[in-house]
Amino acid sequence: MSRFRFLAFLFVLFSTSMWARPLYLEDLPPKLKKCLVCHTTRSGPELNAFGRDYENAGLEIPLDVDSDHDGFTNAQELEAGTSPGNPHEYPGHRRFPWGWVMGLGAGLLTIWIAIKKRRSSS
Ligand SMILES: [Ca+2]
Repeated sequence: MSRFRFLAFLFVLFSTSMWARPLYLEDLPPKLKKCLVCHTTRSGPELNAFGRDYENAGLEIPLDVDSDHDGFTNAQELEAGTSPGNPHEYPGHRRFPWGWVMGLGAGLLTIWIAIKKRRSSS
């Protein structure tokens, strides 16, 4: 296996979308179709407060509950596009998506290194 293919394999292996469960994500609005809405980390199985409430309600979104105790119901948060399981994100206040930026940077760096090595070997 060439280094380029190996790096591409690693990139796909560690991209979080590969492990997502689309069945659960279908219940969420388009802006919130991401693992961190229900989980504490992108790749881990541990659920946040909203994920636990969602699971305890039989995989129904508990709309009238404020799962993360930030003063907004899950319905208000889902409509605003903020995370109902993250108390630091609520309608009118969103955190900058540093995780997304870092993931994109790592992916671009991986591709740049693979291209540079391929050019130097030919
Ligand atoms: Ca929140």
